[in-house]
Amino acid sequence: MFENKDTFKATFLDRLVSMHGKEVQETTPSDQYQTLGCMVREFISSSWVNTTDFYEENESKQVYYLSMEFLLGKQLKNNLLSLGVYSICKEGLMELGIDMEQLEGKEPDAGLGNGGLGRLAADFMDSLASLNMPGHGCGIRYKYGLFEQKIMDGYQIEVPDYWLKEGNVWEIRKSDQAFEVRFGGEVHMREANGDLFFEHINYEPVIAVPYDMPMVGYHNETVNTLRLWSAESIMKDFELSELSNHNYHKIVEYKRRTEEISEFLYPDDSTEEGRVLRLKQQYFLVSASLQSIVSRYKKVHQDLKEFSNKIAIHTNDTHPVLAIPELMRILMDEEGFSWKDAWEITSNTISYTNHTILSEALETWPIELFRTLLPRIYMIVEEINERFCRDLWKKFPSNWDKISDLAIIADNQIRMAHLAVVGSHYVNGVSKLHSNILKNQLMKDFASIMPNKFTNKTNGISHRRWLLVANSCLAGTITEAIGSSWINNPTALQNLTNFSNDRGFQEDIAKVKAYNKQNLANWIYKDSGVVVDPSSIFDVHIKRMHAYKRQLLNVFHIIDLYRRIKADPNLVITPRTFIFGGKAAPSYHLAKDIVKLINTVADIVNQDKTIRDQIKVVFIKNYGVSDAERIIPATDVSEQISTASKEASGTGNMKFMMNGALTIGTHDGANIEIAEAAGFENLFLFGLKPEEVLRYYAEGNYIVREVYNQDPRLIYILDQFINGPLSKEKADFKSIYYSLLNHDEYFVLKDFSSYVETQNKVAHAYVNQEEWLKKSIINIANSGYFSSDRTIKEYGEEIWKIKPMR
Ligand code: GPQ
Repeated sequence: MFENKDTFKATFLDRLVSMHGKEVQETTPSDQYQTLGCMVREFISSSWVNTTDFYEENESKQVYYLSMEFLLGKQLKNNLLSLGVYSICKEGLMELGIDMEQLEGKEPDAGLGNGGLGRLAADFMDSLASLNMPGHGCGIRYKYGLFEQKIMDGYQIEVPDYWLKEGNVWEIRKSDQAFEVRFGGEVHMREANGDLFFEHINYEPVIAVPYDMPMVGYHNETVNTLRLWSAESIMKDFELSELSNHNYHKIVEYKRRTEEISEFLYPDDSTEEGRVLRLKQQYFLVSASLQSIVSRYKKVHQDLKEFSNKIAIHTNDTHPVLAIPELMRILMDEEGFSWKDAWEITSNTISYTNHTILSEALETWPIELFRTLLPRIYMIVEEINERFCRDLWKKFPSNWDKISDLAIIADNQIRMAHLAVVGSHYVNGVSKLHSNILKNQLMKDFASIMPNKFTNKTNGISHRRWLLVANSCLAGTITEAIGSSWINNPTALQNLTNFSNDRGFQEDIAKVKAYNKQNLANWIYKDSGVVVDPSSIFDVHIKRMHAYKRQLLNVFHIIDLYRRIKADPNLVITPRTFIFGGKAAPSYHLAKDIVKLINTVADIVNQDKTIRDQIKVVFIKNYGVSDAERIIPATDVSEQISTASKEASGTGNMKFMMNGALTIGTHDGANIEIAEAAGFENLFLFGLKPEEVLRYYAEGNYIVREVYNQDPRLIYILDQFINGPLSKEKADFKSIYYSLLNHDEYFVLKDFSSYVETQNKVAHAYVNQEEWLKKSIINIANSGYFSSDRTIKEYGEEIWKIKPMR
């Protein structure tokens, strides 16, 4: 149906009418999207089946990437490009008077993730398929994705994101492959035929129904699977017995309890909330996925002893780490393995990535809650802990402090990161700096007793999605210069280095940027009514709102710049448009205050005619993957200004680099590796070094008042919060004021001076466009390393031991 334009048009029209029961001219862009989506899914179905069969026939080792989040965004354009039929469709539709972009816009963003961790999972799916690697995702099919952010009077308001309202054309429900997941109840020992075994009774059953989504490889006919589980109630003995007791309301309650498990994604990034339901979600994902993996394995292989040679299971942070006790349970209780053999298989199968060192994000569960909800799993965790502590005792006799520091269960809590480290054969961080902090600080004692477990895998991004899909103009310009080999081999972008001084190529790059900026400016005007000048510097800070990401530091610079322009009416600066976007967790008051602050500053600055439009501030509401695809290609300056040591890696930083923006950033996460790759002279690093921050924390000797008293600019800015125009708002910015002056946990004041100085350098550098474009090209040229293809190859070779298949 996609051979050529004519067959495409004929099939499309035919389907459009039969699917929607309307005349062609009456169909809406949404109808058209549904039709094209269904055609694509049908088109890939044979490759999908073939891929699955191929892996089975070859008995290849497969990896399953378990993640509570997959921040997929839209699929249509990515899939059409991967299949090599995008142009046929676009041109065909144009001839039918249908605008492809408008149609693409009708696909809802699958917002099944909070931020970087979820988007990383999505980019990994893309790389696995594009590299012909047998790797699949397992997640939850949340009915509601991350909330929709509305802005009212500058405040964030959260509205449910019912992304499935119109259905999901990409998924296939497979009710015949459902599994039962058990909660609550009791566990007894029983004897049968001379064997002792554990029996789980009086539990509440939940049915996990899989919905499979195709993960399409680039031009290679590989289609892997993302399996998302949905929770349903069970209409068997359980309900019938209640019915016979006339307990109708009990059934309704049971249905509600069950279905809410896959109802919504927790809108929390790096902090935990909603304890019981969240734990239920985690076990639901893990139990369904493992039952499914084991049952598939048994269809192809005889002997579960070989399991870890044929299956790798990766846990994306600690959220799916119950995979360890669950696999133990299946192997022992259902397959009859001894503890020792089950442990050998489990720990050789599972690996774990840590994504943060923020202490509030390291998951722990109260024993009582855990034991009540998951009695058998608790017994297994307790046993793992006991055995581990016994080993520790042998290594550190009588050293109770060390043993309790390392134990999995302590202070009435189960420490999931400890369980993860003990039960995995590899543990990795997500940038060199982060992995070093894990190994030498946060998990130092673990690393000393298991030194070979700890490794680094610097994050990456899909260069296909973030260049080919998001910035087709730049992709085309690159291909014209160096050919298209970079698409399959992103390090070939390096060939652009030869063009960094080429005036003609610089002009081409400048034209692409100008075009993307104009488009973004038009969109901003449509979205928020703010007029921005495409020739100003587009300075962008898009990511979740969090104190450590320091949107506040950026606002401090804006307030200072505004003051300078006001104070000197003749001052001419390089005009700048500050663009922000990001959601705050609904219960994170400080982050929500920062949203209001940005919007308040935006109103003041944008309405002030006296500053002659030299600065503009824009807050993009409801920032998500599709917004990133529009904003990043149009960015000049990428804000990566987290407190050094706090951002595990960052992946936005890589997307901006690949799209030719220059980074203003701290010595944090992957910024350092970006600087090493592009050359420190081609970006703008500033501020405290990670070791300085860590030393301040350890010694407790950062005196914020000293910094404050010595810098009149800071006195002025902070005064705005309580006495200036900012304080006139109904909003209460006092909490920000006090959190900074009392504590300043994230060193906003300390880094302010260095940040402003560096921002001045940025403004200066931008004036010399020739130099700026040269730096921009060098950044693009060196971004190939940050492709998730490189990251996935490293995981495949060093952790999962899986190979490309065809
Ligand atoms: N990250 Cl623990 C999240 O997006 N959510 C989380 O719950 C945790 C981490 C991010 C982290 O903050 C970034 O620095 C990383 O680049 C990203 O994970 C992917 O590793």
